[in-house]
Amino acid sequence: MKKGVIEGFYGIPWSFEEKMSMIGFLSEIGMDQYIYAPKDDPYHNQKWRVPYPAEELEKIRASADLSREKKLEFTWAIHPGQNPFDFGDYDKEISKIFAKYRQMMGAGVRSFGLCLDDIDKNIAYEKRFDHLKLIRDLADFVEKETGNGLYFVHPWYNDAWIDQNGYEYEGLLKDIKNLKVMWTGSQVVDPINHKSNQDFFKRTGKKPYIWFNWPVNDYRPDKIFLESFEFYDSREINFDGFYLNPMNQAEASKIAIYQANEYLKNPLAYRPEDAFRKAVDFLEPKASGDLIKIAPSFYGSLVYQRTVAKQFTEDMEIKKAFEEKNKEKLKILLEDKISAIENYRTNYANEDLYREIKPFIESLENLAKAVLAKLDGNKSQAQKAYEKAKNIEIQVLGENGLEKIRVKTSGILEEIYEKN
Ligand code: 14T
Repeated sequence: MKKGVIEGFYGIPWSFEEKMSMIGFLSEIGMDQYIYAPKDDPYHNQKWRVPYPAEELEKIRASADLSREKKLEFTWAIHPGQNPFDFGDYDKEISKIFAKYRQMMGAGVRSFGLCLDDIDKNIAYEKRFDHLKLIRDLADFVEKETGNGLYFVHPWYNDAWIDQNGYEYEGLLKDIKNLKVMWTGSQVVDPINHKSNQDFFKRTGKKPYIWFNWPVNDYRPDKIFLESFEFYDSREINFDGFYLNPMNQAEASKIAIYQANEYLKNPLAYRPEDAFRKAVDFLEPKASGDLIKIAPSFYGSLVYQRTVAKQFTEDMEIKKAFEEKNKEKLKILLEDKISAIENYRTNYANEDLYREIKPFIESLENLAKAVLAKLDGNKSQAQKAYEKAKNIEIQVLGENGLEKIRVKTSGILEEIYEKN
């Protein structure tokens, strides 16, 4: 089974340094693939027909070189769907993709993908035989040039979206031997779903390559997810590939990636609490205890929400103390949270991680202080801290370019603040 990361989210793509660091990390923990598919790299998506300019090409070359050195498969994917491929001009259009793949081969890339996700399904169905030809031609091209199969995402990439039309389209892919079909599960954002993968196998005769939409936060860019990985309903691996789609925050995503890898290495022996501790120790050895205390305030991904049986939930101890109306305990836990933040801030070693989570923990610290002040009946102080917590911004890529949004942290602390 292949495993790694798919840089496949919307929003600001990872910087070159972040990509290189991720490749090193994946290899260090024993993962073996990096799929390059950032939605907002214009040369992957809107400008798929246009070759990379020299400067960008050199970055791809360096990523492919490092991947090779680190024994990672580096897969470059194209998304000719949002600025749609014109099937009326097939030869000219496909030659643009060939040229792009060739440019990538010139930079040392040996593995390729074709993403047709998030496009109009009615048009895709109408043009299904054209799509089929395109997929075959690209898969054959890639096989001839590299010996590898083509990674492919079709427009109905999960159970919630696939209908009769989608099944028919998917059925057309059955006989294509050199195709590796990706799948997200029973929904776009979903825990690992054993039955969904099994059904996929029954339909297509192939095991899926899982595009795992966790810890991706492009649909909630005001939050980060530092969750404990326990998002599976079976410990049997019935897929041929597993790729996490991470957050815009590359370093913070490594906590999730590390844990999922622990699970994939040995699902039967996997214990979420151990994996989480190991992940944090690995990434932030100087302040791991503090970070472990801070993390439960950063829960809330859709994968987390959709996991039915789970042991770890958002600020669960705080929630319990609140529900039990144990005010003393609640205060101790809040003070503990605040000192963990203070200690982390003085002791951290991982600069990148600190930079990424700084606005979030700053907001959290103020929120915790606001709740504490309120519990002490100190209304105006509470309000002041709350205002501070609410006014911390980060930069994201919005519909009209870069914009600032306010960060969000613990929903439990918000609730306690409001109900007091
Ligand atoms: F290709 C896929 F498997 C996939 O998941 N595509 C996108 C992905 O790039 C994105 O990061 C992810 C999480 O937001 O979800 C998919 O994008 C969507 C999902 C939707 F439900 C875009 C629009 C949607 F309505």
